[in-house]
Amino acid sequence: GENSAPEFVIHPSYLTVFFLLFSVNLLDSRTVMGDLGWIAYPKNGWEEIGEVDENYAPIHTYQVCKVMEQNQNNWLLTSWISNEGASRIFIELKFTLRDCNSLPGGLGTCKETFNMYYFESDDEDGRNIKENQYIKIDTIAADESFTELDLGDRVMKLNTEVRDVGPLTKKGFYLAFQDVGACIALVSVRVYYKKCPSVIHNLAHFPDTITGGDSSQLLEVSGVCINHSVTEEAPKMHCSAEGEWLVPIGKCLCKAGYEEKNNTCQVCRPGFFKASPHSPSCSKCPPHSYTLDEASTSCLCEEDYFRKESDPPTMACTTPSPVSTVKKGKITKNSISLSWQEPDRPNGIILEYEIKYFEKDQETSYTIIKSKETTITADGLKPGSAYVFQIRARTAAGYGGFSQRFEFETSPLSVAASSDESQIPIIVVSVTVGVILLAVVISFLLSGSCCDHGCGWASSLRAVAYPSLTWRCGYSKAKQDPEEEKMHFHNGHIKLPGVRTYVDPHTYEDPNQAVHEFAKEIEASCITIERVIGAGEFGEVCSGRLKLQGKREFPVAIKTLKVGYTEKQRRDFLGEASIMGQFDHPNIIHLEGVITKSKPVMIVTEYMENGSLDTFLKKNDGQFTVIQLVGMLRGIVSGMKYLSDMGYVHRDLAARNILINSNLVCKVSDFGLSRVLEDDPEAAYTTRGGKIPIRWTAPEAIAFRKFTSASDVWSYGIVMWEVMSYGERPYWEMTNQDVIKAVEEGYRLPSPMDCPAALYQLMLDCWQKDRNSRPKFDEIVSMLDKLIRNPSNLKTLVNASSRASNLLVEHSPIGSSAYRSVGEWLEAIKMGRYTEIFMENGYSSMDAVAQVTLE
Ligand code: ACK
Repeated sequence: GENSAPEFVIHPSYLTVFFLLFSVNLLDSRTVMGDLGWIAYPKNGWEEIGEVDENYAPIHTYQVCKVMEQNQNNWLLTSWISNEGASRIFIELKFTLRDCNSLPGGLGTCKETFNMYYFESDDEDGRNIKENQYIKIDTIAADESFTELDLGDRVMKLNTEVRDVGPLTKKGFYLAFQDVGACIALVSVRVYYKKCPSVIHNLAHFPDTITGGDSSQLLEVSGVCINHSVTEEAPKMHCSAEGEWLVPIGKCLCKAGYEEKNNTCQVCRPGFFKASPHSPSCSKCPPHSYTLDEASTSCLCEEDYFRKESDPPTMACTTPSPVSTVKKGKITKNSISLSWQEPDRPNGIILEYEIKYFEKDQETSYTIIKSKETTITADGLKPGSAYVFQIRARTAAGYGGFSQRFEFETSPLSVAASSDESQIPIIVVSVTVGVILLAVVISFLLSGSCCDHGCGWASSLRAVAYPSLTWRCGYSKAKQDPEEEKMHFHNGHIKLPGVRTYVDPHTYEDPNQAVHEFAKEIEASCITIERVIGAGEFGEVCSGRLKLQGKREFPVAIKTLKVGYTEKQRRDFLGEASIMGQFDHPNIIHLEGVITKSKPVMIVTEYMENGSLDTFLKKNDGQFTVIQLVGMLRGIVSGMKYLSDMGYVHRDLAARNILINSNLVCKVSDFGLSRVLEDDPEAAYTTRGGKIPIRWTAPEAIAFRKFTSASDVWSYGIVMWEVMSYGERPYWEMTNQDVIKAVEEGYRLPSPMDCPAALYQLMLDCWQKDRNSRPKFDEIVSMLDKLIRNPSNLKTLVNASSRASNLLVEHSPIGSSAYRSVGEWLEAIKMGRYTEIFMENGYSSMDAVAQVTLE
């Protein structure tokens, strides 16, 4: 506090912990501005010298000098002094005293001491008590008295004496100074108590503690563990009468997820963890594990990596050991049987094996079989052909690595076709049975009745969307080993059913059928609408709650279709649900269901507390760590990878179409049918009549409507830019036409402020003119994962001086140096109208322009 006077004391004892001692003033006569209110008795004894210092502040000096007179008894009584709860107080006196020897003729009566007394009282009423009720503290003598000579030299020999009194039992006290015939000037009186100052030791907080009343007393004080720490052994210290902390016992430790730094517990940053209070500090996640959260107590294994439950969190995550021994079994002209041994160290229970095989040198067209057994038979193979097999195991943690390649050959045709006449009848019978079976299956499908495993959308979807595939691949449960599942791929795309692929609801003649194929009908009574949270293209967007039978009520977002809609509007509105309902991924907004049987028609989705990402970022400008931003981008790209794997092209990927929940998980949303053409306020009509969100769209999609996953990657680059610049508008206020031209001419958005160079490079890669050169979504996922795992790679920021903010950056082979003047350059990027402003502000050469900073 204002009155506190810290002092430095170095104590020799090893038990002493702290050097900073505090005393708190109860009275300091030097700092009292007005009247001290002290009383002198008798009136002609002590007198106040009405002096002021250089600041005209009064110096409360009392003097008495009745050395020539007999029987002096002069009292000076202070006003009441509160002890503020202290039970031992200290009194520091500064005074000068005249040497009696230097007084001519006064030797008989002259004294060289005075007495100090106190009287305890709870209030100010005790002032009129008698002198003999005061208790003597001490007789005060001068260490140095002054003489006539000193007076002549104007040397004042100031004495300082300190006495202490205690234990005190009342709320306050009076002091009294008794003169019995000395020549004294009492220059100042300071009354104070001592305390052990509040301190943090061994991560425990010890409060300000007033010392005990007894001069040798130690007060035992309990400490409180500071934020994010836990008690190891109850922390205690001892406060001495001198205000020193002594004898510490016990301590606190930073809890798991926090480490000790400068007497505080600091959170472990993303990428680091601390498993127990006893670990000394946060450690980097062990190999093949990561954490995106602060205060992690363990790290999660990367995809396909695993740690046993019994393993400590400091252990690296490992993959299941790959399958190493594969033996061939029966081989015919069309099939190869294989068996293998379970890996030695599977790192958990093996849930299934995945067997990938393809005809030698035809790797782009491969088949995957899943099996719970350690044997399979690959059939439907070409006779006399070599096939390559690879096997991997899956545990709860995901897949391990593929085994090495094993090559086996089917029997040649000549062997299988060796004409054994006796087999002909069998072949004839088989063919006949086959034809009959085929006929049965055809009629079964045409009749439209349900399949044996229910009326789920997947079975009928196959027949509707992929009728030819259904036949060609002959995927038949009856023939298949119940433990096996088979999928065929071509150029990375799933070729056969059994895997969900996006189906355009337009392929349905009846849009109502599509919506009920992919979305659950919810009863209106299960929904409680609470608030309107926004306006959608078709009507209000509300928040509310959904209570399904047997489930807990949970928050949802509800899109409504306004009354008076046309049939087309209803179809388009529900189209979004038909699309959304086909997706199931943590980074895609989840459809709960639709309400179509009552009005208003509604689409019910999961509720995302933080709303749309662009608004959220603008609201929280500069508030996130780079790792948090990269975490958001990782979520978005993971959702986009899923969509592109499903064969769905979004066409309107932009931060405004990403929703973010309270855990900062980002989810891709907005899956309109004709959405890009209709409902995005950013979408503008192109010369070809389409409506396109120009700033987010790849040039080939603007120019000739070539919308692909590669054009979605371009948009993803723009979203990266939006995220890293906290919701800045891409290309700022440039017109759409200027944006199209600038991008066509090779200009790209400059790096956002403080953007890691690796991320900006990734944006530039997404904005490659040649769409085949842009990274694929799965590559972006891996790149971001790598950055998250090694956050040090995010430390290099795009050099501030090379960051020409608010200016587009030339990424075509012609560098900006190709322009002879600033005017020429501005003209080239369709910003010629700003030439004058550039000149006025001293940016008259291209070199000067290259130095432009945000400021
Ligand atoms: O930025 P916002 O608050 O987030 O405003 C828009 C508004 O509705 C119109 O689209 C919000 N919104 C849309 N879907 C959801 C959802 N699933 N959860 C929360 N808010 C949503 C969006």
